[in-house]
Amino acid sequence: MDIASLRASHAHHWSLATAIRALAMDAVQAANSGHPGMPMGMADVATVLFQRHLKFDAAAPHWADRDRFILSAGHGSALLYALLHLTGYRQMTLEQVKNFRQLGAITAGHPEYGHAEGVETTTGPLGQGLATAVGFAMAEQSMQARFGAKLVDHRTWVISGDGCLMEGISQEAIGLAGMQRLSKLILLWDNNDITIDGRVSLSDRTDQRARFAASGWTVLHCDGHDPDDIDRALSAAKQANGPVLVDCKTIIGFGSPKKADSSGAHGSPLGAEEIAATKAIYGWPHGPFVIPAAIKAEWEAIGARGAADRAAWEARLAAAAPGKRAEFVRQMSGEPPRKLAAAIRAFKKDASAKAPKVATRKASEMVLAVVNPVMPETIGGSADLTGSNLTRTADLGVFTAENRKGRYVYFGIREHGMAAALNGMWLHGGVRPYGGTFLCFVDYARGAMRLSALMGLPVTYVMTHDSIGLGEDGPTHQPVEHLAICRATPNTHTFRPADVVETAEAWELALTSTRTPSVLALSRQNLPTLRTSHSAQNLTARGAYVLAEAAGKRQAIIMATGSEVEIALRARDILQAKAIGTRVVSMPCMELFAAQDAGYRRKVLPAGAVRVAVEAAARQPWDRWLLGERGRDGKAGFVGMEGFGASAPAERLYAEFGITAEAVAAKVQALL
Ligand SMILES: Cc1ncc(C[n+]2csc(CCOP(=O)(O)OP(=O)(O)O)c2C)c(N)n1
Repeated sequence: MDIASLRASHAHHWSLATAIRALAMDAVQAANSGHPGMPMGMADVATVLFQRHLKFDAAAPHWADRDRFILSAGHGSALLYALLHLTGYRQMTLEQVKNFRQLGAITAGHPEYGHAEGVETTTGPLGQGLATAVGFAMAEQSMQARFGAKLVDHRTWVISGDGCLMEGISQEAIGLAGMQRLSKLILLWDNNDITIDGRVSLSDRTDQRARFAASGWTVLHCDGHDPDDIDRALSAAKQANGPVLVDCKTIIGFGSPKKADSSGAHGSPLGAEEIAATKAIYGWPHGPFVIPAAIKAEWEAIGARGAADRAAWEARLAAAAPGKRAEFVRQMSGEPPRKLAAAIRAFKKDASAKAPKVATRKASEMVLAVVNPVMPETIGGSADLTGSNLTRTADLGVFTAENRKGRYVYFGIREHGMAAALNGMWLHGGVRPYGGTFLCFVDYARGAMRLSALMGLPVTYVMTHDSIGLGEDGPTHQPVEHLAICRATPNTHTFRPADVVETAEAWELALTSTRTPSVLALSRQNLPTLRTSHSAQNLTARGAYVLAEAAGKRQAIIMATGSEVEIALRARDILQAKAIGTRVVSMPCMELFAAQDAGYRRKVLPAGAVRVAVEAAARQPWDRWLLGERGRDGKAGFVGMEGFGASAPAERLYAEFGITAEAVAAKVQALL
């Protein structure tokens, strides 16, 4: 539909949608950077969505039963900010929109979770929003199964561009959503045929509709500028069985005489002249950031449309049985149950007494077997490595279209999609998610793992097969640099527990974390229990601690994590037999150790002694502890991996790469 006929036939809609377009153009122009084309193209779809379909109340951005709106095409952030401002979200003042992309403003370049109410998730890396939305929709279904449709019954709406659909992660998300028949997930595709380099045909010939249909989605389409047609499609989408793609045919930079339907509208300001020309075509005579009061009032009425629904929901929550209500509120808040601490403590005590020799992946399974029964909000899963990651415990049941009470997800071979879904589950609320794969495949999950950290989401990554110790699968599967990658990521706790007790402590920290994701790096190979005397205190919480003190004068400190702590202890035996006093420090979490006060760090790593670190991985993260913190280059050494691993039994590989007690002892002696 062209602009003249739209203005003539839908004057009211036109004025609402044009307010979005004008704000987006003005904000990008003021910032002298940003993306005006997408908001201009999707303003009509967004207007119809907010006006007639989205369940929300601008006065209550945290209302648990609101529909979630996710702008996967995060570069179109001005669209979201304009909508939040117009509908009356308290924080999104006109001042904030004017300060688009400026330091300290809540209107960041791409929408950032936690900056502004109404931003449900951080988007910008294309495809993430769509994949995260799958987690939102899964969490909604899980919560509905557990608490009933009177308390939980809402949809997840997503806007994606061509870019989101070209990203590999989209296939994982689409496959997972189709398999799970997530009926309340509706994806609005901004099908404008333009990306940064030009026409989509430069780089893609995919039949997107056929692709979605092939994965079990219902596929609808509409003229993305015709409000009646959009309304028809969105109404139909709400009736569908399974997830829905609405192919919205749009024009990027709609109305801009020089830039519409071209990549020129995508990612730079239109310029004052072009804005003036566009506003003339729009019939919008107002200056920058001017929204006529009558139009603002109409938008605010849209923002208040859900108030009655929200009040009715609050009444239903208030009328729920007290126990159910308290549990709903607790789970939505993310607070762990009181029983958790006692369950972990009892587990540790028993493990220290029985001292099993098990792989830490097995220890993790044992911990989950006591955690999952006391934490009904956990949802676990694996990217097709359930029997290797040991992430499924007996009581969970399987989350499927037929059994939404199930708490175990077969994510399929979709590491990236899984990680994004974990983010979405936590963001939705009511779920404490964890997911597993091999540590090496951090690479595949990483885009979403980075967003867990950036957003501050305490999801747990169960990453097993954490070194050459996995053996025969060889170097393609043996992580070397992955611990360094995780440790280099801000706001991420990388745990590499040495035994069953440290594994329980790491899980306790992961499950009580409020804003930091955890990576549990777990062994395939069996490891002895080293912590055989019970301590109620969580020693892993300090990041590193003295596991074995030097006998006699302390001449050396050996630091290690995970499977190499056992090697460190054997090296100590060798050295002590030669009267070389040797301390062993277990360092299951470098980030937590770094966060301890200097006094504690000095106690664990005093000056003077030779320091050797041993870890079957890259040296890089160790330099702080070897050379810094009172260490010295001439008195520090590392035993670990310098290149990739190889295919062979694990013991053979440890010998081959020189990661042995003898090598550690020799390194210490050479440095003395
Ligand atoms: C993972 C990722 N790769 C690249 C980019 C850079 N980028 C931002 S928008 C864009 C093009 C997106 O095209 P489309 O989704 O069609 O958006 P439109 O041009 O319609 O606004 C690219 C490549 C990004 N944000 N994320």
